[in-house]
Amino acid sequence: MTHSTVIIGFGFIGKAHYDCLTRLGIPVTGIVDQPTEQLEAFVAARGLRLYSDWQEAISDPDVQVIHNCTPNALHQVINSAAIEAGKHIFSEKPLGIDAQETAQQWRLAQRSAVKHAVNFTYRGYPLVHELRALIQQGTLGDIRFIKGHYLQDWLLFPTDYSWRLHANREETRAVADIGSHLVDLARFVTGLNPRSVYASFETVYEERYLPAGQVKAFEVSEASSETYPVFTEDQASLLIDFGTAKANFEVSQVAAGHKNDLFIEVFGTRGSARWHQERPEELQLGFRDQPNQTIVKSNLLAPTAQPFMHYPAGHPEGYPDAMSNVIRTFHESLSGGASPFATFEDGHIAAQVIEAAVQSQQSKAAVELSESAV
Ligand code: SOE
Repeated sequence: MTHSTVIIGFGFIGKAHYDCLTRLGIPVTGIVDQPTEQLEAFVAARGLRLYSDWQEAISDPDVQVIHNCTPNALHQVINSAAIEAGKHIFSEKPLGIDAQETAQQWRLAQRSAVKHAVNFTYRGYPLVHELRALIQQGTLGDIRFIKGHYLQDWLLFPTDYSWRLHANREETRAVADIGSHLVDLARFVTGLNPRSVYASFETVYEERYLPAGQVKAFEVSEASSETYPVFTEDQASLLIDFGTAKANFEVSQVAAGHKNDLFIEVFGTRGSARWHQERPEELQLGFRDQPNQTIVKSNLLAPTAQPFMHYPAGHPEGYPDAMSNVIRTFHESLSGGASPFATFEDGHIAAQVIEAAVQSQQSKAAVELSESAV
C-alpha cells in the first residue's frame, strides 16, 4: 500500500527525494515551496498540488506522509506539527538546531503512532549493511577504534555560497551538515553509542561574499561584492568516546579535491574494515593472520545487505540508490516492514554529539553526553 506524500522544501535535497519517491512508485501529490515560474510549470506538468505554505499541506486530510526537506531551522516546527497532525514524517538531517529541539521531537514521536525517520542516507548502501553484519557476527572481534572523515570542497572559496553559512554562533555547520552522517554511520555499523566528545573547530573564512543571484548547492555561483560574517566552522576534528571504542573523525567543507568523501574504518581485535562512499561497492577487510580481502557487491552478501542491492554485481549503484533504499524502507515500514532507517531517536543522539562538539570547542575540554536528554 502506498501513502500519499508531500515534499516540503524543493531545493537540491527536495528534488532528490522527489526522484527517489517517483522511482519507487510512491505517489507524491504535492510540493511546498516559493512559487516560481519554473516550479509552477513543474507541478502543472505532473498534476501536483503546489501548497502556499507548509501549514496548508500538513492540515490536508488527504496527505499521509510528509518529507521535510527545508533548512535546518525549520525542521523542529514542521516535524512537530506533522506528528501532531498524525502524519508520518521523514525529515532531513540534522533533526534540529540543538539537542533540546531534537529531544522535544523524539518525545513527541514516542507518544505518537506515526512513523518517523531522519535521512541518514548512508545507511542505504548494501556494503554498509555487510559491514554491520560482519561486526555483529564477530568477524572483526571487539571494535576498539573507529577512524573516519567526511570531506567536501564545495565551500572552498569565500565566494562559494550556501544558506548553511548563515548559522549563528551557537550552531555548527560542517559538523551538523556532514559530521552528523559520520556519527550515525559509526553508530549504525558498530552498534556503539557516543559518550563524550572533544572537538576543535576552525573557520577558514570569517567573512564571505553574498551571491549575485540564485544559488544551487554544489554549483559555482557568481558572487557580489557584499560580505557577511561567518560564525560557524569550515572544518573540525572530533575525538568521540564510544565506550569500548574511541573514534577520531575529521570533517571539512573546504578540503580541495574532496567532493563527497565519506570514509569510515573500524578496527577490531581480530580484523579491520573500511568503506568509502565514493567507492561504495567495495568493502576492504584487513587481517594479520590471513590475507586481506576486498568484498565487492554480490549476491553472496549477508541476507540483511541483499535488500539494499537492486542491480546485480558489476552494475554500480550510488548515492541516489542509497537514498531511495532509505526512503523505500521507511515507506515499507508504514505497512509493517522492518526499520533499518534512522529514527528521531537516532537524529536526537546525533544532535547530542553535535551540541557537545560546540560546547567542547567553547570550553576546550571533553564534554560528556547526558545518559538521556529525553
Ligand atoms: C551538502 O553538504 C550535502 O548535500 C549534505 O547536506 C548531505 O546530507 C550529504 O549527503 C551530501 O552533501
